Amino acid sequence: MHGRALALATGLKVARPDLTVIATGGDGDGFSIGGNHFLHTCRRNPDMTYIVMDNQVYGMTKGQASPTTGPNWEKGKLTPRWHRVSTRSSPLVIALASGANFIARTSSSDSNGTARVIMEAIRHPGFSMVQILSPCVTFRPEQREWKNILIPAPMEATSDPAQAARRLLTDEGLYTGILYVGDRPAYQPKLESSIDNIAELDEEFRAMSGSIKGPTRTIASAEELLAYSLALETEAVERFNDLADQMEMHHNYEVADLFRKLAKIEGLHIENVNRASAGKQLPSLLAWEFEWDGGESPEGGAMEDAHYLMQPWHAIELAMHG
Ligand SMILES: Cc1ncc(C[n+]2csc(CCOP(=O)(O)OP(=O)(O)O)c2C)c(N)n1
Ligand SMILES: [Mg+2]
Repeated sequence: MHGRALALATGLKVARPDLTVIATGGDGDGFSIGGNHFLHTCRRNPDMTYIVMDNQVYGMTKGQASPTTGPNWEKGKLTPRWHRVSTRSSPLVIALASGANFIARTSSSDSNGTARVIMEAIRHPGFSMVQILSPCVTFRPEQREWKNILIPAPMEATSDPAQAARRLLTDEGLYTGILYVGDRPAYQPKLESSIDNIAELDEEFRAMSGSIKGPTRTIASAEELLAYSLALETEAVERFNDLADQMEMHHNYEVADLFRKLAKIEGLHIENVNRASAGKQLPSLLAWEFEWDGGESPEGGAMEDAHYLMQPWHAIELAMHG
């Protein structure tokens, strides 16, 4: 939906920091319909890239003036005469003023240069803004001239916002290249903090308790119950260690450590069961006797829910399901 790409992209990046997030759009879409989100995404500085294909017109809806349409444009057949304003807004100045840390302008007539700038933008930590001047040959045929009048930025990217502001305010929107690069830290809330609210999660899983599985046999004695518990916890330790091994193999050490910790906790449960079994003779439970509705014990952990890019949050969710 027009104007909402940045809000969606920010949510995606916050929830899945492992992803490379790129949002794209048009000038009417990004600077008018989504102007509000544009300001605040520059301010928040999430680590993602925003590419706006700017043709200075609402093209798809057949030629209304957009925020970047220049003054005195005569051909806007759907734009009432009184609507013509004497200045255009400068999205890159707005980006700078709002805190964007990587600001570039390129032209669709220079595809190699544009590709290079997009690559730099993606590599930049934090929000990167790439405006691509993209002629609309249908409603703004005069833009064919752009390729003759664009000026490659005559100097290196600056990290001085005052110099960048002067440059952006005086270049008539015609300098191309990487124009400003700052080093404000990217916005990335710690996902672990959401694990603090275990009570809420617990409630959620209690609500699911109707679907909790049980052993397929009737358990007849305390000894048999303890034998079942022992098998259950032993399997859980093995499963979490397997998951930790897998994560290590994929260099996801944060989640590997978490699975290792969960294995340790399950180990404490084994100690509990052993304490409760002191002085009792537990029946030996053969592997094929350890049976559950649906095949797997509830603490087996859903191996198929694991993913090598999973976040600690996903790992906790997987464990809570068990
Ligand atoms: C929220 C929302 N409002 C209005 C529209 C209708 N709409 C579809 S295309 C368009 C023009 C967008 O212009 P721009 O972003 O400059 O892209 P261009 O067509 O010029 O490439 C509009 C207003 C929409 N899709 N979504
Ligand atoms: Mg447009």
